[in-house]
Amino acid sequence: MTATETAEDVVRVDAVVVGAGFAGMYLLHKLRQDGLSVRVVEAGTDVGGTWYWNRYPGARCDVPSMEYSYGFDAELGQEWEWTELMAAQPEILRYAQHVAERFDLRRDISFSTRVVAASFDGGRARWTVTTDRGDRIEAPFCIMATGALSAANIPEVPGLERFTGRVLHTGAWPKEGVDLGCRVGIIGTGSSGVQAIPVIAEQAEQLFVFQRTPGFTFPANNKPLRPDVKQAYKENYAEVRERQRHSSTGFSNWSPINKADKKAPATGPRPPRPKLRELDEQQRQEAWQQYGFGLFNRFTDIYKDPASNAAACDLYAEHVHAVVQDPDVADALTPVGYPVGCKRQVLDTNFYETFNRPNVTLVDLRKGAITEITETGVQTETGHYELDILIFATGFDAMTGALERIDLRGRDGVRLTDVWAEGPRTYLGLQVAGFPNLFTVTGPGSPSVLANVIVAIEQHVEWIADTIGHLRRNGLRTIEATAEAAEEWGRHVNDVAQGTMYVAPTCNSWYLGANIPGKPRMFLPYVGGLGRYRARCDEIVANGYEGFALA
Ligand code: NA7
Repeated sequence: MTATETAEDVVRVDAVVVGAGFAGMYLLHKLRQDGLSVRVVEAGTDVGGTWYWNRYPGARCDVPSMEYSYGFDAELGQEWEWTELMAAQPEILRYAQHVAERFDLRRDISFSTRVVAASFDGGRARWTVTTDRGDRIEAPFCIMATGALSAANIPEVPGLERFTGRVLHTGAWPKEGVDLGCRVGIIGTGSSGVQAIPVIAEQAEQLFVFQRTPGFTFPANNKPLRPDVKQAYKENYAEVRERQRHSSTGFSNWSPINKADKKAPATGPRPPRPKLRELDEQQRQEAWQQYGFGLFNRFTDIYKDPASNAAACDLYAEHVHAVVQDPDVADALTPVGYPVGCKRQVLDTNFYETFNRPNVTLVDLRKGAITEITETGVQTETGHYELDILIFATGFDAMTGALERIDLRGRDGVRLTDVWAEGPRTYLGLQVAGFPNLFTVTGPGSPSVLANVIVAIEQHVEWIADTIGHLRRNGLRTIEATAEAAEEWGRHVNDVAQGTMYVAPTCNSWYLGANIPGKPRMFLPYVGGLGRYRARCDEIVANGYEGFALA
């Protein structure tokens, strides 16, 4: 089936998809397979989403590449060759491009086009999507594959428009690359900053790192992918994918290399998990010597018990001081005042070592905040830093930003931004009450960002496609989450987060919306686990789409 263009230049299709990242690409393929006509609208010039936009130096996935890829097509899994344990951005982008070619996706994608509005006409049960080029696309189903970390956050700093140098954001890095052999400033030390800083330091004349909150970062230990590991994964492809699908985080948690060992049945009662809390100071030091950063996986009471957490933070601080030569810089880089495990885990390559370089200066914003940007650089309460390039590694308006930046209106013209004024409410992270036939992929309330996101995406896409199929087969026009079901799901999302470090009172993370001034503080993703979430979604279908109104 093909899209229909009418005299008024309205494109009519069965489904319109916003975004051609990993979610949008699979949606296009899946819905097409189901016989729907689809139009995808994408702001970039090509596919890839996150991996299209985040081209900053050092950008890399922190999930093993053999598990960070689509699982829906076994042949695709067999033919693609990853080169590193954790792939760098260019390789993941090439993979996305390969998928686009293999499944002939580009012909149904409008590139370089940004969706500015989408509204639902209740009478006709149709969505109309409007773009910045003035196009209008009409479809019964509208799917927002806009990404959880795609709305770049550039903080409002007075004077930014005066700066005569170049301003960049890590999440919108120029395709043609940037000559960084000059005086560079970077604001932010989250995942993006921590990955970029060591690589930029090797190129820059001088690098000034403006840090507001020091973070916890663990060595990535990235390396070339061993051919025998790759082969073992491919030979056991079906089993690896099946394990991923039903695991709590989207990882198979199983090395095919050690298949025999891992499958050995456990005999006798499980030994109790060791507790860091129960060790005295000397034993903790010995544990650190023995396990290094593995200690954070071994002693899981760290993530539940504040006393164990504090002990782990002390060991971490000692590590920072052992690596960073200048004790004042080490102090400034040491996280204090919030627990490990509250923010997104960061993995690095030579992050702390980079601060021993003579061309790298750490500017501790806790000792003096940024007051303004001048024509020539950054002014803080303690000094002025002359720069040629200023990089914002300041993250994203996570999970809600990309949706709220579109003028989204549901039944009776109600605006999404009004409905979410007190914080987002969704049912399963898939639908918003009052917005029939609108689906969100990796929306707030979904496990998405707390899981291997491609595995999470595939679950959402398949559920959405199956649901649309169900409606079409049964002559139903609309599906809409009930307000009660969304309310109940919101409570559940909040309940399961309690007792985790994610919601510790001292925690300020993008998971809580705390990185965006004025954003309601609410734990956004679902921490109950992907496997449990999948089972719940399936159960809801088995119960006749419990919590949804079908008409
Ligand atoms: P993050 O993790 O949100 O990190 C943003 C960093 O920018 C963080 O260090 C922030 O400090 C800092 N920041 C934000 N606003 C400011 C202002 N106004 N002044 C100074 N510093 C600021 O974003 P990333 O891009 O690194 O990573 C996002 C996710 O992408 C990551 O978690 C992975 O899932 C992939 P703060 O901690 O707020 O004090």
